[in-house]
Amino acid sequence: MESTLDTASQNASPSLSRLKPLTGIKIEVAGQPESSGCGTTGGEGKASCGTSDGPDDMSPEVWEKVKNHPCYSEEAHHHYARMHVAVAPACNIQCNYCNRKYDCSNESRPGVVSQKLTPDQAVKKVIAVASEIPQMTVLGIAGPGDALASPQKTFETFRQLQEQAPDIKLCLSTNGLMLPDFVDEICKYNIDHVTITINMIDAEVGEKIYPWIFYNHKRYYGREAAQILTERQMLGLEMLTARGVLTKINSVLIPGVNDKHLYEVNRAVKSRGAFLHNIMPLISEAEHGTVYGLTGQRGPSAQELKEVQDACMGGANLMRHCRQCRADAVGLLGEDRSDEFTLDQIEQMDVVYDLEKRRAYQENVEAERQAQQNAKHAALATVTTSAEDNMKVLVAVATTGGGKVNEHFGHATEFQIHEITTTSTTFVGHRRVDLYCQGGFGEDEQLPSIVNAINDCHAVLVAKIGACPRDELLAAGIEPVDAYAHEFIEKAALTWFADYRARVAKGEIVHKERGDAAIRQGAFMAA
Ligand code: CLF
Ligand code: SF4
Repeated sequence: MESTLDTASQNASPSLSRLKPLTGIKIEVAGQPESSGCGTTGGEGKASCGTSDGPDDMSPEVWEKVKNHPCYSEEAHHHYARMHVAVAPACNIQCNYCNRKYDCSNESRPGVVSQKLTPDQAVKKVIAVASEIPQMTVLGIAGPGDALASPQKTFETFRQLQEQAPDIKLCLSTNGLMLPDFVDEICKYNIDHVTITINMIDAEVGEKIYPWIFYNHKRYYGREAAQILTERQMLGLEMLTARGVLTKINSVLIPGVNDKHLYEVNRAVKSRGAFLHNIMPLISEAEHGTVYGLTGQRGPSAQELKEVQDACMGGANLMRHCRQCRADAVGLLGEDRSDEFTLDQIEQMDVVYDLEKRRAYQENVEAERQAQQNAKHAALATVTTSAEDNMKVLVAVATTGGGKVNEHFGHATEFQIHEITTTSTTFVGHRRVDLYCQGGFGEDEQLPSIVNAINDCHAVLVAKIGACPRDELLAAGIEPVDAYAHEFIEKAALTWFADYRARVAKGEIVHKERGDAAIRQGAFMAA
């Protein structure tokens, strides 16, 4: 199996009141009601990063659907897992960023699926995973082709799961070509979450992305193909909205092709009721054998991606925590436990689907989640901030979870990126990196690529860091900070930024704008 390829203080206040709650828990910060923790600014319109809104921001029905879906709620993804079953190998369109040898790029990094499954095998696997990982709340079908190009296999899997594992949320990902034909079926099996990959709403743009589609027993090419596709996608989206199904739109950002166009896509899908918009970077390497890979079409830089995402704020909610996972991924977003659940291993397992046990476990997860939120809010209430001005920086954070700065630099395989002002912190994404610590030793050859991945950041907050990477980061103008180990991320970031500004004010350091950063492509180096 080829894995992970390529991809002057006053008391708190106006400040922290802009930090929106993630779970709806309100915190009191220095006399300011309604202020709460955790990384999203209200900003213009809605928050980013999956939805970070809580139960006060949506109807109870919608909250019920998103509260433990790791893709639809940024905060939930720290606590709940998803899995995909690769039952849908066929596809009915060609995307220039896809090579059929690889997973569907709509929903996964282009790594080869280790095992394609029949519906029966898939159901067996889901039951086994649900027994072993009780916080697995969502089952998605995301290829490796298109879920609706193999409708019998897709819906047979959902049908069985609805009967055998009624507490698991069902999720489907599609290119949308056949979507209008299957909306009834989607509703019949209570599939509450549908992702549609929409890269354009203009066939002139579309013909640069899709060479052909196969529809109604006929192959269409170029602009005509793109026109049919966009009409079908929009119709499918409208039909799902009318039926109350939550929709997420995935868009692949392709510099020079649809980068200027995605704002229009964002507005178009919002006006048709899309719940979430996930703008992902093109992953394009010659080794994938895709049209874009072979013709040298590059993916966006980190800042190019952020600019498009920022421009789309205020439209449909933005998801920023997508990991572009495999079509057979298992586990929390950002981790992959699929190799623990091969068909051979499942045969050896003593599988008992215990609904009550799963419920009890998830109640504990909820209790921990609430306790964590309360602790974070209490910690934020102790932070003092200064009046807001225009200074804004990015910081990278090494974390193993729990909302804290608690990972060693050398053990990080990804960094969270937060945008900090004097009064707010906003989670803006993740950056995958090669592991620096290899078998107990720092691998200095990895450092340049790690620096490149966070080069637009002013600081990197870590639990611990060795002398060598510290020097290299400093030389690159990135401040390594281990003074806030085991603090909540937002508190650490705001406190560091207040200190940074104080040093700038005293003339100890000079504030400079940072450059761009690279989105890591190609195979990752792990220990
Ligand atoms: Fe899977 Fe997709 Fe459902 Fe999530 S993934 S089918 S909505 S359960 Fe999630 Fe993975 Fe990103 Fe997809 S992180 S690639 S958005
Ligand atoms: Fe590949 Fe998915 Fe596009 Fe089909 S829809 S060509 S499987 S990326």
